[in-house]
Amino acid sequence: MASKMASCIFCKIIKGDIPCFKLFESDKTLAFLDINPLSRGHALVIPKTHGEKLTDIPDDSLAELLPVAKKLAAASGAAEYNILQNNGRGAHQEVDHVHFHMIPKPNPQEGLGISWPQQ
Ligand code: D5M
Repeated sequence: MASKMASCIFCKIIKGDIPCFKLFESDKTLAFLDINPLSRGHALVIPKTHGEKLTDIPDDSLAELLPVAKKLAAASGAAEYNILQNNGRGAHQEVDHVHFHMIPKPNPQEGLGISWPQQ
């Protein structure tokens, strides 16, 4: 586990060794913008505990992830969005540290209301 954590890109972000555009942080959770966004404001919400799959993460660390994703969705100003988690290669998981995507579905006429950086 220690060697997997050492090479884990999201653990490096948590440690501050790799930069991110941080959106939220608590003792258990970090949220930041996805480097390869599917829409403006596409965010990732991750537990600070390293684990590859949902079953590797204690429930108390999982518990905050969805409420944070919901708050980020509200902050994005998008009325519609996807919150999803890819669990395993066959489910298109590429980064082996549990994460939820929050992907706003912008209304092309209104755009997103606020302050997400251009990506
Ligand atoms: O999605 C993994 C997601 O992680 C993918 O949308 C790109 C994103 N990613 C990868 N590296 C970074 C960094 N350094 N910053 C921000 N976002 C990143 P998956 O569900 O595993 O397919």
